Amino acid sequence: MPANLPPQYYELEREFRREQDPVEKLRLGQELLAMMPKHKGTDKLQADLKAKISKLRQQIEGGQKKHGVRHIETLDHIEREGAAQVILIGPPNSGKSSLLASLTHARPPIADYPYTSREPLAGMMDFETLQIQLIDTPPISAEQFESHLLNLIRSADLILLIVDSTSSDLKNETETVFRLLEDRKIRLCATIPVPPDAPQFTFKKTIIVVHKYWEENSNIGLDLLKGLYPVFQIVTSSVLSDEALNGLKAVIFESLGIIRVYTKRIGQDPILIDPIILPIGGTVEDAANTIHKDFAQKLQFAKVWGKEKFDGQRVKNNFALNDGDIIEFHI
Ligand SMILES: Nc1nc2c(ncn2[C@@H]2O[C@H](COP(=O)(O)OP(=O)(O)O)[C@@H](O)[C@H]2O)c(=O)[nH]1
Ligand SMILES: [Mg+2]
Repeated sequence: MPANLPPQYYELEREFRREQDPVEKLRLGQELLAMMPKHKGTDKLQADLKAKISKLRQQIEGGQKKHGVRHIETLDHIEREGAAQVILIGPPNSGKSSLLASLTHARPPIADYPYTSREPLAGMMDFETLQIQLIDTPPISAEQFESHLLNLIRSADLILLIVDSTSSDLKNETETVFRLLEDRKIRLCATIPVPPDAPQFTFKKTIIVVHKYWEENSNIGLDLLKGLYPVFQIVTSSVLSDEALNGLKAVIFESLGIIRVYTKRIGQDPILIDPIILPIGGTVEDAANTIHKDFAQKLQFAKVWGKEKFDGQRVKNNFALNDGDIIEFHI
């Protein structure tokens, strides 16, 4: 089975091989692992890389004991939890931390002066039957750019660019975020081009969130951004409106390109919590693989209850599932 690695992988791998500093090498290794698609074709690659990472860790820890000085930088990596990892970025004071506080149980510092958030902070957002991890970050501006942001952005599944629709400097603030990331070889885009038209870049799917909407003059900000970024999905939000927050949650889910599949045991009712998460187009076999590789190998067929199939219709292993389908495995 081919590994089907994204082009950025090869770039990063070259960097990984060249890197001499063990701490930096460890960071690159972790980034490679996060970027590697997880399927049978990459099993061996994953195992090799994990072995290298663990060796580097030992090397660093050994060195620390001896010298007692070196710290592993962890600001640039947040352990992935839930169905997906979504990062909130943007200019100072745009409302990133307020959104994290409104959408999750996390309690980031919020203030009406810029540069309140210095470190990334994660929280879990409930959306119907699943949870999505949101990461609040320090601002991006000409005055401040935390380099740990780069890795966080590269490993996230989706970028929310939060901008303040009431800001008098909206155009410049927004363009600065795009430009500073471009300078660092990260391109925010509406959809990821296939194949990527600039192989040295990491392309990240981005939604523009026009925040503090419903304040005076915020529609001027909205129109301005629609004019500047016509191909991007632009969504309005405000922490003062539950409707807007729920709308934003739905947009986040839809943009992730994932589906939820619920399992049921033969002769029992389905369990409509804790779904299996698959990319759109994921098959019965993919669903079985998330349980265990052996399980997928032994699978004879499945029955599906859902949108496209009649209740309990028997399907083959390559049947593409839909969001909300219920599956019963027969082995
Ligand atoms: N009117 C309005 N103010 C907001 C909204 N969200 C955040 N703010 C205010 O904007 C300021 C900056 O918010 P904060 O979340 O700290 O921004 P950050 O720097 O992007 O993390 C604070 O005074 C917030 O109370 C909103 O939806 N509407
Ligand atoms: Mg903040």
